Amino acid sequence: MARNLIKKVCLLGDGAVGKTSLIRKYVYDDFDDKYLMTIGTKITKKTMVIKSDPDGPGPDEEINLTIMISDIVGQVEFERIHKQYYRGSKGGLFVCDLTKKDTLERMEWWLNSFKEVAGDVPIILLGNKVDLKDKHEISFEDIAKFAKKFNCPYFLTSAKTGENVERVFQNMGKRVI
Ligand code: G3D
Ligand code: MG
Repeated sequence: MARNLIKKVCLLGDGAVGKTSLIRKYVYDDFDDKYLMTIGTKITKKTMVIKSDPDGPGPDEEINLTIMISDIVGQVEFERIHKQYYRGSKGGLFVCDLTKKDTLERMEWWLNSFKEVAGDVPIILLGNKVDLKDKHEISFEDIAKFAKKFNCPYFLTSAKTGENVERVFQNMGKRVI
């Protein structure tokens, strides 16, 4: 039995942390050029197949999940625009840049502004640019602590090498359905 679902997921975080690069890395094979461009927003589609847990109690099931990945563009001053596009989100990926300490400090602001609109939906914290090992200003413990505080999983990612990128979206996919 196969079901089709469509869910919207937002990527959030300061400028230059790697949001657009992560999306590009993830959807590269299936890039949909006919994205929707509005002020402050770009949406990219990707379909993934999620199988039911083979050891779980439910029936065998395959879900074709299309995620509409919403990329924020522009500056945080346009908070009203941001809030419009958080609407209807079933998940949030919060990205900080491990080489810039302030991008984690600002994360709480992003989280709160997203939660105000989207409510209590699954979120994941991403410490991106894990490949730039010599330049890290944020320790893995800092990330773990933050994730614990907000009770969400975290992944250390690299849009450059692709490390953990697929896993982040798979994890989110499983949790939004
Ligand atoms: P944004 O969409 O969050 O604003 P971008 O960020 O995806 O535009 O990325 C900002 C810059 O960081 C880009 O460099 C991009 O190549 C780089 N970048 C993104 N992710 C990674 C990563 O995981 N590792 C490394 N080494 N670099 C990354 P430029 O030079 O084009 O500005
Ligand atoms: Mg961008």
